[in-house]
Amino acid sequence: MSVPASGLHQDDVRYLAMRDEIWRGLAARPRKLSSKWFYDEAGSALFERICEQDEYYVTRTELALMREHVAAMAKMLGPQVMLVEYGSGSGEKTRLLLDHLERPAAYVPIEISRTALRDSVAQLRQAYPALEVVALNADFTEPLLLPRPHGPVRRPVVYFPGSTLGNFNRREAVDLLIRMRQLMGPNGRALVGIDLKKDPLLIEAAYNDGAGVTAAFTLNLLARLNRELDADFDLQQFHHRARYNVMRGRVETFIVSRCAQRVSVAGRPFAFAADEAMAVEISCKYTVSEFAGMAAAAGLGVTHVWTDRRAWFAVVLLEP
Ligand code: AVI
Repeated sequence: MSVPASGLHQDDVRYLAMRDEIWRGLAARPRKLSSKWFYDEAGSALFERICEQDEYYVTRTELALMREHVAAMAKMLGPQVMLVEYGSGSGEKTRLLLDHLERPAAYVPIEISRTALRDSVAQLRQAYPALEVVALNADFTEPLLLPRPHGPVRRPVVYFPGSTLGNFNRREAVDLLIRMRQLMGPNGRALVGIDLKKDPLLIEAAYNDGAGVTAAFTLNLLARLNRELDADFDLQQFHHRARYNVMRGRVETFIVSRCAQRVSVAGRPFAFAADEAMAVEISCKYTVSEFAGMAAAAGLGVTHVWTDRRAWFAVVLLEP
């Protein structure tokens, strides 16, 4: 399209940005697409179902940890916190925190998906009518400014649960932690959920559930490209593969072509070889000291660590 960006509707700009990024990823060798594209409406619903699978211990473990320690967390954070969540959380973890914080000043979810943000904000406003909710429809990996709530704020606290940080490689994760430090300021704090290293078989099973929900979640990426970029992926001709790379301490997820085939994406053709793998997600697992090293590289110190009884998951308190 040769129209200047200023003459385009915002949705056209988003479409072109998506198309160009997907084209770049498909043209790269090895091919690589960002896991952020998983989360359209169908993908977000599938992710909710992953969280209910027996093999996916992550959500259950974090929730149990939060239930056990949330009072202590809230006490350490103090009164009049502006809770800034990376991602839109209308879920139980967010509510636990809001229920225990002393006179929270505001809740600020930062979410790239407009529909997810709208739904979670509607639910939270209903559950907490007196709480000021300021929704930011933005990408939390980009530079951001915090809103100014009406009431007094003692400190901003960034809440980044779910081990979503693990979906970024080390360089990206450190950059994200730097942005987090800048956003929360010198008096700010962050509570970050991280999945810990454990038996590789347990980890690998979590990304290969028996009901095939994770496989459907992964392949929904292709379905999304069909829907939004007028692509013609035949989902039967691709499969999901997730392996735990012990040396790198991360699950690596791929979409693998079952045969030699040609696919068109937004009018551009791409040829896949039989068994060719396209990287679509990493889920990093850490030791607490590995994570503390990353935080230190971003100018943040770990001042408290809460773990569950089996030490499978940790919620870490960070301070500048
Ligand atoms: C959102 N994120 C932390 C999940 C994870 O465990 O990496 C996404 C996911 N992918 C497959 N299963 C769950």
